[in-house]
Amino acid sequence: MLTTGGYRKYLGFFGKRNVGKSSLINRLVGQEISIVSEQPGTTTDPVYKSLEIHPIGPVTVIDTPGVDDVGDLGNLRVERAKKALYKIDLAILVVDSSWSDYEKWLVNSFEKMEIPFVIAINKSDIDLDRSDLIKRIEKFPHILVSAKTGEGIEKLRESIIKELPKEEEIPLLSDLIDGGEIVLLVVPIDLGAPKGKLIMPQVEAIRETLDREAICIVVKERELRWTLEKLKTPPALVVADSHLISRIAADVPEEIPLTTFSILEARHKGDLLELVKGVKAIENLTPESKVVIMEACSHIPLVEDIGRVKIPRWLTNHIGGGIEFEIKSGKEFPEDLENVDLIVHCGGCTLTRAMMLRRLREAKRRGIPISNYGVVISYLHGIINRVLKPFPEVQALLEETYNAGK
Ligand SMILES: Nc1nc2c(ncn2[C@@H]2O[C@H](COP(=O)(O)OP(=O)(O)OP(=O)(O)O)[C@@H](O)[C@H]2O)c(=O)[nH]1
Ligand SMILES: [Mg+2]
Repeated sequence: MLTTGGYRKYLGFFGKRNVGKSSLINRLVGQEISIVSEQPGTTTDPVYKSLEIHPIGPVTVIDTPGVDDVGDLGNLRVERAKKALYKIDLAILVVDSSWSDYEKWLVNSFEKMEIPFVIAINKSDIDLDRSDLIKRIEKFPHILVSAKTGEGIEKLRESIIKELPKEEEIPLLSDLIDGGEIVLLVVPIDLGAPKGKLIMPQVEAIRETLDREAICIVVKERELRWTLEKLKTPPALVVADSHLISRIAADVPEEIPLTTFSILEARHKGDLLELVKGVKAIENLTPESKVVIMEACSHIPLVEDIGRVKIPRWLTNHIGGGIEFEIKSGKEFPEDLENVDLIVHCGGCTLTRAMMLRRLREAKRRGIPISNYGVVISYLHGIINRVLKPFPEVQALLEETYNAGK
C-alpha cells in the first residue's frame, strides 16, 4: 500500500464555480464538511478542515471559493484562493467539461510554485462532450470522477497519494562520520545555557554519534585547543555553537571538518541549500530594506537576544544602517509579508521538519529569500565557506545555482 509518512498534508481544491469542489471533498472524506448547492458561488471563504483520510493520514483540506473566469482575477475570491496556494502540498483542480483561462492560470501557478496537482474531471455521471478538455490536459495526471455516484473516487485517492511529495529523513550528523571516528562537540556553558541540562541539538548529536558506534567528546570552548592537542587521531568532525564560531575556527586546524549545530539543524529540520541561498540576499539589502525576524515560539526575549538584538545589530553594521526590522513570532506563518526583502528564521527547535519545510515553501512561493539565525551568523562572521565544507553537495549545488543565474 502507498503511504505518505506521518506528517499532516494540506490539500487544496480549486476550480470554477459550481464544478463540484465541495461535493467532491465531502465524498472523498465521507463527511459533509462543506456546503453544496446548485447556486454558483456557494463557498465564499476558504474552508479549512483537519481530518484523517485513509490511508493518507492526517490531512487539512482547503475548499476554495470558485472563480468564473480570468476576468475575476484580482478580486477578493481569487485573492483568497491564491493564499491557499502558499500553504498546500498538493492541489486538486476540479473541472467539468471546459478549460478556460482560469484553469490555465491555475496550472501555470501550480507549475511556477512547484505544487504537484491532480485534475479531477467531475460529473462523469452526466453525458458531456469532454474531448476538447481531455486533449488539453492529457499530459497532466487526471481522473474522471463523479461526486454524485462515487465513480472514480478511489482512483482519485490513489492519485493523490501518488502525487503527494514524500517525506525524506535527514540525520543530524550520522551520515558525516564513520563508526570508530571521533566527533568533538564544543558546548558553551554560559548564561544562555539551561541550568543542569544540555540543549536538544547537543543531546541529539551525542545520541547519533553513539548510534553510529563512533566516539563523542564533549568539551567547553576553553578546553578545545587542549583537547585537540591531546588527541592522537584528529576528530572527523567538530561541531560548535554559531555565536562562538569565529573564536573556535581559530582553534581548529583548517584540515579538520568544522560546522555548527545550527547548520546541522538547518539540514536535519529544513533545507540547508535554500537557507544558504537565502543568505546571499544580504548583499542586496540597502538602508531602505525590510528584514523580518521570524521566531517559531514566543519565548521571553533575553537581554542580548540573538534574534531581536544581535542579528539586527550585525546586519545593520554589515549594511550600514537604516534597515527596518520586524519581529514575527508564533506557530502560524504570517500572511502580511509585503515588501519584505529577507526573512531570518530561528532554528525552529519547537518545529517538526514538515513544519519547517512548509515555512520555507511559503517564503519561496512568495519569492522572499529566507535564511536562519545560524547560517546568517556564520555568513556575517565570514566563516560560511568553512562551516559548509562538510557538505560538498550543498556547495556544489550552490555554485551551480549561481552559475545558472549569471
Ligand atoms: N450530476 C452531478 N452533479 C454534481 C456532481 N458534483 C456536484 N454536483 C452538483 O453541482 C452543484 C454544485 O456543487 P458544489 O459542490 O456546490 O460546487 P462548488 O464547486 O463547490 O461550487 P462553488 O462553491 O459555488 O464554487 C450542486 O448542485 C451539486 O449537487 C456530480 O458529480 N454529478
Ligand atoms: Mg463550494
